[in-house]
Formats: sequence, C-alpha cells, structure tokens
Amino acid sequence: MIDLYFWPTSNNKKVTIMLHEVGLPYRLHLVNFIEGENYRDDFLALNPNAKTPTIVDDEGPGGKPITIFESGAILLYLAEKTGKLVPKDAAARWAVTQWVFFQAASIGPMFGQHAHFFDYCPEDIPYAKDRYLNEVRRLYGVLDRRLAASPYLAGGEYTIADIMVWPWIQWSRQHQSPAEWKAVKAWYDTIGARPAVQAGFKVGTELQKPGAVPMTVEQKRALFARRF
Ligand SMILES: N[C@@H](CCC(=O)N[C@@H](CS)C(=O)NCC(=O)O)C(=O)O
Repeated sequence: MIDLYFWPTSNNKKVTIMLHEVGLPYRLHLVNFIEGENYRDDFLALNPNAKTPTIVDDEGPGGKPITIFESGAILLYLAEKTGKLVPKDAAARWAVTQWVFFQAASIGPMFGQHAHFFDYCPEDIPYAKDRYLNEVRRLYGVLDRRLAASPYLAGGEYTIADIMVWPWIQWSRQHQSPAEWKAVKAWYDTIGARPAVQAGFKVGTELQKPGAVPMTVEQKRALFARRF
C-alpha cells in the first residue's frame, strides 16, 4: 500500500492523478504546510526538503519499503512499478524524461514564483511581477508550439509528462487566455475529460474552498519568510 503525504496543490495533484490512472490504492495523510506541519520531525524524516508530495511504498523494489519525494521522481517510480504511462521504446522514454524535467525545472519554479508575487507577497513588487509573468507567458508559448505539433507533450501517447504539467495550467490565475494558446487549450480539455484525472484532481478540494483554510498575513509571512 502507498502512503501519500499530501496537501491539495498542483504538485500534489500530479500524484493523486497518477495513482488514479494506474489504479493503485493509497492512504492519504494531510500535511498542512500552512500550519508548518511539514517541519515536524516525523515528516522531515521522510523528506528533508520539507515539501509535499512524498510517498512511502511498503512494497518497494525487492519487496522492501521505499520513500520518495519530488513529484517527478514519484511519477517515474509509479510508472516503472506499474509499467504504465511511460513507453517501452528507449527514445520515447527519453522524450518523456525530458518533458518531466522541463516541468520540474521550468514550469513549476516559474509559475510558482508568479503565484507568489501576484497572490501571496505582502508587498507589490512590479519588477518581480513583470519578470515572472513574462516567464509564464514564454512557457505557455513553449507548450503551445509543442502541442500544435504533437498530440501529447512527449509524442503520440498520453504519459506522465502530461500529468506533470496539466495541474499547473490555471488560466485566469496565470493571466493567460485559452483563446490565445489554442493547442494548450485543446490538450488541456482532452486530458481534463479523463475520469482518472477528474478523480485525482478532486482529492482534497474541500480544503481549497474559499474560506476553508484561510491564510492569514502572519501565516503567509511564516510560510515564505521562514528562517533557519
Ligand atoms: N519540486 C517539488 C516541489 C514541491 C513543493 O514545492 N511542494 C509545496 C506544495 S506545492 C510544499 O510542500 N510547500 C511547503 C513549503 O514550502 O513549506 C515537487 O515537484 O515535488
């Protein structure tokens, strides 16, 4: 059985979507990082980087338990464990790996900083807003050109590369128009129609309802200005 340490965000939803796609059962453990639960010793023992998602699979390689953090590594692990959502052909597999890294190294950090400076930063910093909005726009362009030429990110098949990126598309929050990025929009709708994607994305939504977990200015300061 897989234990998933989770809070409902885009990085975490990649893993719930994947688990629903491959049909593996899992136990959900909420780690409320707004309250700093990710800095508890028991969680740091699983992930020294103090971030969700993190999984523990008690039936890892050789039948031994394994702990994995970083959503990209988790998806690669689950794909290998189940033989699903990564093609067997070596060249096709490298295409998947490349787009998985692209999400982890570019989309995640840049879209994340955009969200930080637009939605959470207690100060208005026009330079930072402009820098990250520009990066978000540039990356939508990369996705759009790719998806105009290929039905899925890594080629002809739906793979974990698509699962890495899909939960990060948030049109209005990112100040992007589906009418401008037509290939991204078509791909987004195709993937969003998959029952496993809908089931995985729904996990934890009750915690995201406006007012369900309101973040105070103090919590924002504690979360983003933590010092060690
Ligand atoms: N690159 C990591 C990013 C993980 C990450 O940033 N997780 C956030 C939630 S989306 C988190 O746990 N933040 C808590 C904190 O920074 O204190 C991944 O893809 O798993």
